[in-house]
Formats: sequence, structure tokens, C-alpha cells
Amino acid sequence: MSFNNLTTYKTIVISDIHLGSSGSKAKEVNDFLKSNSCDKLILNGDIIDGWQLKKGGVWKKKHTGFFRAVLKMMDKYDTEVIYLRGNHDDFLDQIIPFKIGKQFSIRRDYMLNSFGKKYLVIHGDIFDSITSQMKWLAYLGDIGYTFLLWLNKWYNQYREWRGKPYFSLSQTIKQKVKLAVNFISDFEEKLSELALAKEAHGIICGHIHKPEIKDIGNIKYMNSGDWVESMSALVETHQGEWKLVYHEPNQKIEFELDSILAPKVISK
Ligand SMILES: [Mn+2]
Repeated sequence: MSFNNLTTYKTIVISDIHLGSSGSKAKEVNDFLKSNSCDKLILNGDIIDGWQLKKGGVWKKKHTGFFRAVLKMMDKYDTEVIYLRGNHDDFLDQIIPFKIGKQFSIRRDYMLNSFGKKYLVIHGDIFDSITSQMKWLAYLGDIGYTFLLWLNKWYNQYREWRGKPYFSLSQTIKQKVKLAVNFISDFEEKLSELALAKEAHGIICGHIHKPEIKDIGNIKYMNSGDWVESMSALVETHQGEWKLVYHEPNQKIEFELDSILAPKVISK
């Protein structure tokens, strides 16, 4: 049903899907992949949530469905797939670098060359251990974030019942806590410095679940966001233009699943 509006890109970057955790929007990301094609697909870390799986997270059919959708893209459009490890899928460290033919590789980082520009692609957790602020977010990221999402879901079901619009609790908390704001700007600056040190024109990362495209000094800072809340992807058109796209859930499916799923993100 989504094949008639297939969109093609040169590059698609997605990150932070957290497959294996209850907050993962696996069905939505699968729908997104099925309605897009690209020459290069970069899975920029935290695709599989190994931490949650270790703690009793459940691997579902739709989680396997994600890899099926990726394989289909490789098959159908000859898409090259680059899977970069994140902190939640750091179990991959043991097999890195890994390569199957020319079409699939697992790596720590990647230098993307496109239209004469160099972009350093990396998940972004590399500075986590340096400051205590980052430790705080790493902690929030694992236990606190799961709790916030759980709370967010029930709070919004209550709001929906009361006829009130969707309210993103975790986004609001993240945006209001000053520590988090400091953390985000620290993160963005540190990663831009890293790109500069590697003589790249831009940085492409994920990790903090905050989709963004902006200039920091001479560096183009681009964050693909996540598939827990934002449902965002970073795409490069065949003309070399970078943009963020947000997945619009299918209204009909939405309605059918309404009773078991939390209301969808309408914010941003
Ligand atoms: Mn991460």
C-alpha cells in the first residue's frame, strides 16, 4: 500500500531504534524503510538494544522484520548498508570490523564522501565517560528514559481520555532540565570538534535522541534523532541536500491499533 509513493534518496541515516526494548517504534521504522529507497543506508548505532535484552527485553517479530526490510532494500535497490555500533549495541565491538561483500559492513565509524564533502559518521557516545553530566544522561538513557516513556504513555492515555492533546513528557523534561540543555550543547560542540580534528566538513551522529541540522562554526552538525519518540531520519537527496524527515504514521493502521498503543507523537 505504501509502494506507490516510494521516495528515493542518495543516503538515509537512521539511529537509536532500540530494537528489543518496549519503547522501540519498530513497526513505524519498518514502514518508513518500505516506503523509501536509497543508494546508501547508514544504521548509526543503538539499532539493537543489547542492554534491554540482557535485562529481559523481548525480541519480537517486528524487530526481526526490521532486518528483513533492510535485506529487501539491499536486494531490490542494491543499497549499501553500513551499520555503526552504538553504546547499546556495543556487543558488536567483538566482531568489528565486519564485512560481507561490498554491500554490508559493521564498523565503529565511517567517513562519508559526498558531493566533494567529507562527513564523519559516528554514533556519538565516545565522550560519555568524560564528564559526570554525560554519566547522568547515560543513566537516564537506560533506566530513567524507559521509565519516562512508560509514564508518558500512561499520562497521554489519560489525557486522550480527557480529550486533551498529546503531551511529550520526556521531551519536555529533557528540554526543561538545565543539565540536559548543557549536556546537549556540550555534546554537539564536542562532536563538531571531533569532525574538525578529522578534517571533515560535517558530523553525522545520533545518541542523544534529538534530531538536528545546524552549523557549528564551519562544521555541519547533523543528528538523525531516534525511533523511540521522534521517528526521524536524516536523508541526503540526489542533489546533495541534507534534511530531516519525520515519519507520518499511517492513519488507518493507527486507528486499528489505537486501543493498544499510546497516542503518537504530534509534537515538533
Ligand atoms: Mn546511544
